[in-house]
Amino acid sequence: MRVVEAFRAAYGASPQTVWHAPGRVNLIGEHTDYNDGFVLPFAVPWGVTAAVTPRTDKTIRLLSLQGHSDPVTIENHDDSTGWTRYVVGVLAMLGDRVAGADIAIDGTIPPGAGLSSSAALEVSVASALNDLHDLGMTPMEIALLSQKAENGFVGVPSGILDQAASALCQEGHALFLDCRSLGSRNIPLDLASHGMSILIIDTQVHHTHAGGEYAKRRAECESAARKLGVPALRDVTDLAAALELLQGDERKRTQHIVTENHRVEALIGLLRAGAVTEIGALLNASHLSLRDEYEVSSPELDVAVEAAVKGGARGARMTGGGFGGSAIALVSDDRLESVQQSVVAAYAERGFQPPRFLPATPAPGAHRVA
Ligand code: GAF
Repeated sequence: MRVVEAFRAAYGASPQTVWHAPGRVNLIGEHTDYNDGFVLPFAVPWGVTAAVTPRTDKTIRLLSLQGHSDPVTIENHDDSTGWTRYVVGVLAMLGDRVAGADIAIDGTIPPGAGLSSSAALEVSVASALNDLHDLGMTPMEIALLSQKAENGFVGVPSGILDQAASALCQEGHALFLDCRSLGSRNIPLDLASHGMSILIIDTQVHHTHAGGEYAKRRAECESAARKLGVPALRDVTDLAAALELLQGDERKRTQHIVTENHRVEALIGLLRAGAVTEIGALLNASHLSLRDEYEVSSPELDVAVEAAVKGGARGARMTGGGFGGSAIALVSDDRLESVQQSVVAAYAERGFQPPRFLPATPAPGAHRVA
């Protein structure tokens, strides 16, 4: 394994443990996680592999196979910068339970595709340290610790979706997660036996204002919930009555969150009934709601979704936080070619840089590999 070889070359001994944690796509349930709602992600076959050996002092040495050839040495947590903060944040959140560590990282998630490479990085390192120090954390506790590192140390106000997907998903399944109770169920997602697959369309575009807009959406949802007198938008039971009490953006955000939670439940119902091909309509409805009510899509995502459906996809939607990143399309095997051609042609017509296509099969969550 190349991460083990790189570890040996850098630190002169074999790592004591090696863990892999995957990235994710979210099948449906977007921006619902921080509204105490429902999500339905599955893990992708790409992720981060972390080779780790604990140290007795507080020093952290970090090597990335995608970065410089020499390890970075971090003596104080606050001296970390860039991608190393996701790793140092995990150690910082573990506090006195761990000392320092020698770490080598190998990532296979296409950069900038919006497939949660940061969560995979956090979860791979947290899982390895949990193993090495016998901390006894459950996968959900690992996800929560990783989210805490991202929120409290890196300073990104994300929900639990990405870390939970990376820590808890199972091969061949999507993960239904109730983001309030943190109860979860693995839902079989066998698209291949229906002659279908999920195609990831990576727009290769990421708009820089995404972070600010994400925080703004969270604030709008919290404000709307306060006006409605409920703990979170998940608790709205009468949408029509709620919309009467709200105006402008808060009204639109509420409309999205409430209907999106219903779409998650409806999609699970269809999967249970074996009606896989029928889920396309819910994907399309989710995209329209994210585009028009939640306003987190982008021209590249909209064109990808429209062109995929025009090319024969059963349904398509943006996935993840939005403002760039990837869309997903539900495509029958005999339409894979025409869907891709349709998206490529639509991108060329608008002068967008060509998208990248990736096949997504539900992969396992975090696991030890050596
Ligand atoms: C990003 C966040 F990190 C998640 O927590 C989630 O809110 C998602 O956007 C939108 O569903 O990936």
